[in-house]
Amino acid sequence: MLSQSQIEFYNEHGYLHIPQVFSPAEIGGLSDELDKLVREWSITNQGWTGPWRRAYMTEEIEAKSKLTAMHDLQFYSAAWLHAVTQSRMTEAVSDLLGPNVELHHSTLHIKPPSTGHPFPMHQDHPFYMHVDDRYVDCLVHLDDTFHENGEIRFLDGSQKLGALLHITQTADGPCTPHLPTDKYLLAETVPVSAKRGDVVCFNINTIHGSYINTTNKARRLVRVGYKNPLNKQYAGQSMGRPGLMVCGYRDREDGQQLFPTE
Ligand SMILES: O=C(O)CCC(=O)C(=O)O
Repeated sequence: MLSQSQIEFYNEHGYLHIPQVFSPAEIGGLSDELDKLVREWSITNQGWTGPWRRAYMTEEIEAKSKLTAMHDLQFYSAAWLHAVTQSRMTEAVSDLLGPNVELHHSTLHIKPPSTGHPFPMHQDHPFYMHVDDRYVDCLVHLDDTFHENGEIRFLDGSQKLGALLHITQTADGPCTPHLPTDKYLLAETVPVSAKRGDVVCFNINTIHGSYINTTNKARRLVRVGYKNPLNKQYAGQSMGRPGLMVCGYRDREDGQQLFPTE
């Protein structure tokens, strides 16, 4: 699915934009199904917490800024199950990770119109910690993205820094993991605008973030995480649950037990 130069680009820069992974008909079907999931299952709240909010937003905007989210769409929708397990996206991920690929999670992020939530600079590692970086996150684009609605942005080559320590605590208690706002700047990142049906993938250690959605339309992305099944998780989201094999085979390690059935 991917060319050698696309694979080299991913390895060098830590991200890759893959156009039209989903055809207009496929993304249209997924978009309709997503709208139903949003109406019936998603949660809208203030979104990610922490002192970064006041570095990214004025007091007035911060009070209004919201995020709509839900996890693991494949548990609720067969169309999304199909998309995350048997699509050109899984073929592309296999080109990056090797023949054996396990689905780890999917997460919907919608930036609502006008003040939809920016994302502070962060790696995804602190959200679902794995022992190495054989882990690819894919952003399925349900809408075209551009500066005004907060396209995804990457710190070029930052996956090479490995997993970094993030801010997870404030004087008031725990907050969502993020990097110091004075040291890691959105202004220094590469914007990756994409079209509906495109996938933008990145390494679990690539630093990324995005600006607020200032348009009058929602910006919808679904992040799907895939890993080499031998890359063990030790903390965070979806810890301890087995994932579906979407390509290849789960090689057995010495002494590895079967998954529990209770
Ligand atoms: O939706 C975005 O703009 C960024 C989302 C993000 O940072 C993430 O999914 O890790």
